[in-house]
Amino acid sequence: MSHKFSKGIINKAWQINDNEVTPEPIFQDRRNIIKALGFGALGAALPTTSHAGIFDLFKDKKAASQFTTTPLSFISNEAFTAQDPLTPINKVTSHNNFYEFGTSKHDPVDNAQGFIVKPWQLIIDGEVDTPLTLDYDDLTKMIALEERTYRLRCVEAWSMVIPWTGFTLTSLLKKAGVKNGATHVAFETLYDPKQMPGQRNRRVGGGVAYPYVEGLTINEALNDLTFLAVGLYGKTLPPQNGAPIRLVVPWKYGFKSIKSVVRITVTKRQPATSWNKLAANEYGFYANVNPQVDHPRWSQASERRIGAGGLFSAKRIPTQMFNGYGEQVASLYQGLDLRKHF
Ligand SMILES: Nc1nc2c(c(=O)[nH]1)N[C@H]1C(S)=C(S)[C@@H](COP(=O)(O)O)O[C@H]1N2
Ligand SMILES: [Mo]
Repeated sequence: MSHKFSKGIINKAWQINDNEVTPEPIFQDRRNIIKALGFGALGAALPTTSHAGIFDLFKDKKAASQFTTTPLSFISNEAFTAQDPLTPINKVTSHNNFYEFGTSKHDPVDNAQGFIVKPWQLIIDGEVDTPLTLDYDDLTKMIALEERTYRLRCVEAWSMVIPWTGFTLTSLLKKAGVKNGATHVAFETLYDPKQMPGQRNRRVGGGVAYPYVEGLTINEALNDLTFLAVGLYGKTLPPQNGAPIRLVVPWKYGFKSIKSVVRITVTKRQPATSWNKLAANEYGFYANVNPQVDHPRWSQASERRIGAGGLFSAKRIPTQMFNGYGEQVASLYQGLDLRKHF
């Protein structure tokens, strides 16, 4: 007996009104660029609010340009596109948390440019009908790619708005088949101390016990918002953002969105998670964005939305319950004390 997958209900688009972020200017000429690259038919099918994602977006970012990212073909999913102004790509790719490459915000872009993503192997195993092993090409070719723009809210009270390219976790789990009785899904990042300085040295890696691991309940994993990103701004992920594939769970604090994933295991028990292991009183398993439950050391009531000017010029905006995705996910937590299960 296997889990019955839902039909994939298209939810209403959500919207919040903040306009403090500088919009990405490069989209002005998207039609011409789509035509020039021979994406005519796809371009015509894209709604006007979509991002063509086929630009050279790293031109002002010296370090990032060392890693080759390639354009992806995708359909823009407007039903899953936040209306917030996008965070400029140079901020998305240079202000990162990826402790395997160091704990400063600029460490990942500085230290990850030689990261080898090809070959890559992603294993899907555990309580599934058919375990799968995906290689690098499968990641972008096995499931039709779509683009969604999500808010990303870090537990450190800063946030970004990022156009991701990828597919839903549920579409991947559907290929493997989820056995009845499965309760959780566990995720694991690559363990490769040769490539990751933070895994060689405890101080560089911020004290995290590697490999970095994360987890979701089965219903969170099967929610239509839960996304596996293989690209951002229309091109394959740069290493600092979790190449070649990373999780994106937009209603949870950013640390749930585990990068450079090598294993997805469907299980019958709640898996251990890296930040919870490090400081259980500060980081819970659920980690739902919640302005009413403060971090022990700082308020979660508001956040700095990173725009063109960077973190310290970023405007403080109120944090929304479930990061504004309550309509899609609040029902998952009915009857659960979110103060206790933070
Ligand atoms: N493997 C791994 N995944 C990780 C992290 C990390 O240190 N290692 N940091 C997390 C945190 S705290 C955040 S906020 C997001 C940041 O994603 P971004 O750098 O693409 O914005 O990645 C998450 N995924
Ligand atoms: Mo974070």
